[in-house]
Amino acid sequence: MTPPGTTSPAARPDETAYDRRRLRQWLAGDARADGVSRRRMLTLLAATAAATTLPAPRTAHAAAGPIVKPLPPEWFIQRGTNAETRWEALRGTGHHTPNDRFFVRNHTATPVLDAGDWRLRLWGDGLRGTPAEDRPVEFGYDDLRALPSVTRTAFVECAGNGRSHYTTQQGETVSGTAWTLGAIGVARWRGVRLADVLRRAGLARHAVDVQPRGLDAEYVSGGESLGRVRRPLPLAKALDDVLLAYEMNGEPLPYDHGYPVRVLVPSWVGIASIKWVGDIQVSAQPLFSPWNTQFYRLFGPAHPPEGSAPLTRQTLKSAFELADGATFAAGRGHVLHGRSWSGAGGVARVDVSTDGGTTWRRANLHDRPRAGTWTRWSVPWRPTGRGATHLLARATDTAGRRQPDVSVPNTQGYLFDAVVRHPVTVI
Ligand SMILES: Nc1nc2c(c(=O)[nH]1)N[C@H]1C(S)=C(S)[C@@H](COP(=O)(O)O)O[C@H]1N2
Ligand SMILES: [Mo]
Repeated sequence: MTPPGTTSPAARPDETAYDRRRLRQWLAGDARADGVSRRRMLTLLAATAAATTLPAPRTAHAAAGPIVKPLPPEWFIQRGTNAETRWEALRGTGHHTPNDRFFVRNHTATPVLDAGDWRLRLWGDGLRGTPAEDRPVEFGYDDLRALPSVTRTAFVECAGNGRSHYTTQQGETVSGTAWTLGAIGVARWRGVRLADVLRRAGLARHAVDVQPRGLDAEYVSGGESLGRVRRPLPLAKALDDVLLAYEMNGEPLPYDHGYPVRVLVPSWVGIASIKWVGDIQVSAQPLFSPWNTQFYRLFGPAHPPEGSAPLTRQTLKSAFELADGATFAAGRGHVLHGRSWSGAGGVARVDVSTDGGTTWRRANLHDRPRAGTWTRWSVPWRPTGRGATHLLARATDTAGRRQPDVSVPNTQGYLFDAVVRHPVTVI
């Protein structure tokens, strides 16, 4: 997998090329391995358990407002059906984002579901016996809770996080929610491995893609229903580190974050982590949905006419735990805090400038660099001259990526990775 933001346009396959490549992989019998080494694939495929068919389903489905939890203005900026976390609200919160401050990205509205009625249905020609959509292999909430559980810390970050900076820093026009940097949160997720559930459902040798789908309402765009939110995942990623999560920071998943069960795809763009998952199609052929064709690819002059390959890993970013326009007393000692993260590895180095980018010094790191989550950092600062200035932070990750000064634009404003100029005033 080539890290986004560092790929030359020529190296980026367009949609047709991607589709052709997936079909070639499929015909060659290794379509499952997209982005994962063959050796890793063989390890992942080593164990295959017997199919378990469970009793019949019922699904509760009650609509609520776009977001159920309270959105106090000191913690959130409301953006349509979504809520962005304010970075100043993360000051002092520790490594994990508290559930009540975690950003929410809803295509429509949070459905209030009942775990007792909920069923996960697995179906498709990538399962042995080829269960149809109306005769799927099923798991109830208690069935999942009875399986071995795993816990891991991981961020969920919207592909469009930082989007507004394409406009405010680079003068580009982009479509989509005008997030600043608060469309990210880190939680401790507990659940079962998707791999365990797929194997119990009778994963067939020729399966290549899985497609989880949410139980929230159909998404209407430009007067046309695109159906319920769903996005294909290559089997290799599905078998690697993907969870079906039922707990977030030690509590049952909150309604807004996918109760009773969501998919959690570490390091990938947030859209992969389908909330309120109701069914998973397991396919012997590559799958497509609007969320890996018209959305969540890169379009624009720097990209192929059909768009880039579907987005996978997140890019690299940094943010200060400060409000825009925060004020600092001149001649006094302050400590600036922030966090940096990457979809390609841990963040191992952060440089900070307090003079608008003229001079830089290394920040002190407060977390061990770890893939899939952020590294907290700080720098002492004693400002002298009064007036407006910018604070800048530049991260370098363990994969050797470093935040650039300018992000290559794309029409939908995904994967902003440039150093953000944070305005402050010294008084
Ligand atoms: N079913 C469903 N899953 C979804 C979405 C959605 O609207 N419906 N939004 C996706 C997007 S775009 C993001 S960024 C994350 C946001 O997760 P959060 O709301 O828990 O922060 O959920 C993803 N999963
Ligand atoms: Mo997103």
